[in-house]
Amino acid sequence: MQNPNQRCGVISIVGHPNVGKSTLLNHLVGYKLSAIANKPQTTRTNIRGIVTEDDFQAIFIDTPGIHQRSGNLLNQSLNKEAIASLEQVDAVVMLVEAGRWTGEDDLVLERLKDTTLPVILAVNKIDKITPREKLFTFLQEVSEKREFAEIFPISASKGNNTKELLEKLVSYLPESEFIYPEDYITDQPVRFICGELIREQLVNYLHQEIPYTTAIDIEKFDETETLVTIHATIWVGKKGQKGIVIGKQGQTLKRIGSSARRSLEDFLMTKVMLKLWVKVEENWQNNPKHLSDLGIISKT
Ligand SMILES: Nc1nc2c(ncn2[C@@H]2O[C@H](COP(=O)(O)OP(=O)(O)OP(=O)(O)O)[C@@H](O)[C@H]2O)c(=O)[nH]1
Ligand SMILES: [Mg+2]
Repeated sequence: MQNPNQRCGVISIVGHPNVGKSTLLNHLVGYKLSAIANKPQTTRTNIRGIVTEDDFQAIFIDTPGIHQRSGNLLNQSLNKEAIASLEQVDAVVMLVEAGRWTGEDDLVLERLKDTTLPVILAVNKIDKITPREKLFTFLQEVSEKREFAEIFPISASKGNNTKELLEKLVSYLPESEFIYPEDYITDQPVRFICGELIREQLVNYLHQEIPYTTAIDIEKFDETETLVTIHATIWVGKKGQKGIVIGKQGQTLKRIGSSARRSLEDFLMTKVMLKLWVKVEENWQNNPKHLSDLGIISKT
């Protein structure tokens, strides 16, 4: 039976790189859908995570961090993705880091200047801020930046105040039928999420720039009842980077592979056989065809 009071709608999570947008999405959905790393620009495409309860379906969009450098085609498309996420949504969560308002937060505010949508400010990483008074001062300061519909101090990684945030967000959703079936947790194909989980380990194990010049292509995804076999190619932008990804006697790639396999097994809830290859495509971040093949920009 259709519940007459049910709500359903879309909420975009925006903010500058590394504030914890993907952590919040994963926490709310209860699955690791989106790559998390302590490095900026981890997320590359808008990923939807869906939370369904008896009386609501909240569809969250995790966006790439809005940032100042535009640079190559990949960087430009990250900003474009984040801004496109503001179309056809019902509410926006702007995420900032407690105690740290930066020029990039001003940039995010600037992008939200003309929106008529309710903008809820979530002040994340409150577990990192001491003493308590510092948080109160910060909350006071941010409340003057613009008219926010609500301000919520949270910790996305520890789950502090996130349930209350979710409840409040649901109240901004329109009464409507559910858009997705009740057991859906994302709009992305399973193989895309698997690629993201592999990329997360690349970002974790490799230093500095290299992760940003890599992309993952799932070449094979075979499922039996007891095992999923995944073959994936890691694309790097320069010859020299291939050796770095592979490491001395293949050690780095091996570590990346076994961590990725563990998180794939958690996500897929089955045993996984993972094989990784590293291939070079010079300057792929500026090649529109390659970006669209990898699902980073949409095909036109
Ligand atoms: N201490 C603390 N760390 C957090 C919290 N939330 C996220 N983090 C950490 O912040 C880092 C960045 O988190 P992400 O979720 O990848 O950030 P993001 O905003 O999605 O970043 P981009 O995709 O690069 O824009 C990771 O190391 C997280 O573990 C929190 O509540 N407290
Ligand atoms: Mg992210």
